[in-house]
Order: sequence, then C-alpha cells, then structure tokens
Amino acid sequence: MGITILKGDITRQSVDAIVNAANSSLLGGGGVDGAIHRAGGPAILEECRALRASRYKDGLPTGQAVATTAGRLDALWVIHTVGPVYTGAEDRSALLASCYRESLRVAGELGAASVAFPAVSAGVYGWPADSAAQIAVDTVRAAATEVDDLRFVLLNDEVYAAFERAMG
Ligand code: AR6
Repeated sequence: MGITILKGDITRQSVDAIVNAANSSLLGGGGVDGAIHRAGGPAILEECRALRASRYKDGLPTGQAVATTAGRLDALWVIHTVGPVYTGAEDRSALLASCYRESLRVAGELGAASVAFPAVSAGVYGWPADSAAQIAVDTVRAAATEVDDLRFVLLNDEVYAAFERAMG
C-alpha cells in the first residue's frame, strides 16, 4: 500500500472513498463533516438519515465506520467514522486507531482501492496533532488491507507538519 500526505481540502480529492470525521448522529456538523455534506449535496444526508432509522437508531458508536454514497463528490463512497473526543483524563487512543482500522475494513468490503482520510479527532474533538498523526500513521501501516492508495489530506498546516513527522 502507498501512503501519501497531501495538504488541502479533502472534498477535492478524486478517490474511491473519502472518509468523514463525523459525529455519532451522522446528521452533519462543522469541520470536515460540514465540508463533505456541502460539497456532496443532500444525497449523503438522506442516506445517513436512513441509517439512523435502521441500523444505527442510537447513532454510530465511536470508533466504528459506515459507508454512504458520495453524492456529487468525485468519489464513489463516503465512509463516516466517529472519532473520540480528546481528554487528558483517559486514554482513548484505541478508539482513534479503531476509526482508521474500521474505515479500512469498510473500504475493503466495498472494494475501494483508493481512500482519502482526514485527521480524525484533530479538530473540534481536540486531539493533539502529533499524537493524532502518530496513531493514524501507525494504524494504517499495521492494517491488513486491500487498499493500495491511501492519502491523508490535511487542511491545517500544523496537522500536516505533524503527519510529516509521523511518516518519518
Ligand atoms: N479537508 C480536509 N481536512 C479538513 C477539512 C477539509 N475540507 N475541514 C476541516 N479539516 P474536524 P473532529 C480538518 O473538526 O476533530 C464536526 O462538527 C481540520 O483542520 O472536522 O473529528 C463533526 O460533526 C482537522 O485537522 O473533526 C463532529 O461533531 C481535521 O479535519 C466533530 O466536528 C478534523 O477536524 C468531529 O471533530
């Protein structure tokens, strides 16, 4: 698998699947979630609502992932995952790692060969950039996956620099 890091807006990527740093409601929000729904259009929210009415009545649990259409994005699917909110009081690293593993598992089920990831939890959810980047890079490197083109697409300069360090 090739792993690359890119600076910019993930909604501009042309890939099989774009991963969304969602919240458990699956009904949208700010940050990358807002950008994906805005750029992809209402078809994504429609499928999210259907998921809430069926498989995820209580919302998508933290650390899990689920796919929908990508609407008008230049992708086939959006894979929604819910990162943990950062807290110094408890180590939630395993949940953050799970977001990457589960997103790759879903990508594998879909047959996605190229996947773009944002820095899950590194925005509104407050995860320190270096730690978020290290967990992301270590987890995807360790994953058994069919995905052969994996891109981290990072809007924030500080987060991009953290991923550069984590890539080594
Ligand atoms: N392309 C790439 N990265 C982006 C983009 C973009 N268009 N927009 C923001 N980022 P966040 P979280 C970066 O807050 O921390 C939402 O309201 C951003 O700079 O989007 O997991 C959800 O609904 C940061 O580095 O996600 C949840 O309620 C990274 O994406 C909550 O925020 C993640 O920041 C999730 O918080």
